[in-house]
Amino acid sequence: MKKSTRLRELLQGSELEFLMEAHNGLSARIVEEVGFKGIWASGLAMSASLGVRDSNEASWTQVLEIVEFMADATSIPILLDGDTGYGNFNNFRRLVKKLEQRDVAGVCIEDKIFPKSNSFIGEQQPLADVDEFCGKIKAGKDAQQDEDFCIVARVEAFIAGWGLKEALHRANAYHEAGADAVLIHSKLSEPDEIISFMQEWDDRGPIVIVPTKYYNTPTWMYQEFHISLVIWANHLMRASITAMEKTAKEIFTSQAIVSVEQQIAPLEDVFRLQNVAELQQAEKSYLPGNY
Ligand code: SPV
Ligand code: MG
Repeated sequence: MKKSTRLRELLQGSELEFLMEAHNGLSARIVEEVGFKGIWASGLAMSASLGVRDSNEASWTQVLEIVEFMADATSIPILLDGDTGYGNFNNFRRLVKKLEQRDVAGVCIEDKIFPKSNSFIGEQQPLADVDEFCGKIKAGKDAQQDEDFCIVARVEAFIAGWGLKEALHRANAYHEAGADAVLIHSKLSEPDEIISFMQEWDDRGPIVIVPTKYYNTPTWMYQEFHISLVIWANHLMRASITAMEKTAKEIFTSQAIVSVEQQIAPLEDVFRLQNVAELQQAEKSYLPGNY
């Protein structure tokens, strides 16, 4: 089955489903290996791993290159965090075309202004005009060649402090414009905004959430409120920071590597994740002297 069809099924099925963040080929492979059905190519995680801010400092073609490595390294669908679509409707429809060429299953765009800021930085971030954003969604839907490619529209009304009425108005408009799902984001430490939204939404279309800030909410509640998809948005990137800082400090302080050897992945794991075995097999077929 196509990756886009599988992402569509995750969004449209009756079960609660999950995407796990990845930010490069290696983390994407780990996500697949542990059993996740899909990947969130997080803008925050990809930019952090490049050492830049989540403010469109990495260009869209640089993002495309990362996501291409991720798609090559895995067989599960990827939903790209496409920020605001990197410009207007025209930039976005070109992005859709390029993502399809790279076998990326879908893209999520948010109703903010380019260059965007991360949702957890600052207050009252400016939002895109609703009609302009709807035009962007329509242009993306019209541009896709694969009928199952998914466009997720992200509502930032709660993030910007505009409240439930505006969140519902925007979600409805984006749904009507053809979005395959709506991502409703909140930065509260409790899921109150999400719950109030779901009570009014009335299952009009699939809903995606990112519970980074309301992390202590039990997962069964999301099923109860008819959420379709939960994105664990940045946890591999953050886990890697903790592991890298610890290891670097230990080696720096001890001027030796002996104490970290048992705490880090053996080289065999690296080779497995790179699929070195496949190359060794191919060499037997194609390299003179190895037939
Ligand atoms: C990301 O992972 O880049 C996201 C989610 O967009 S958030 O960081 O919560 O905005
Ligand atoms: Mg993002």
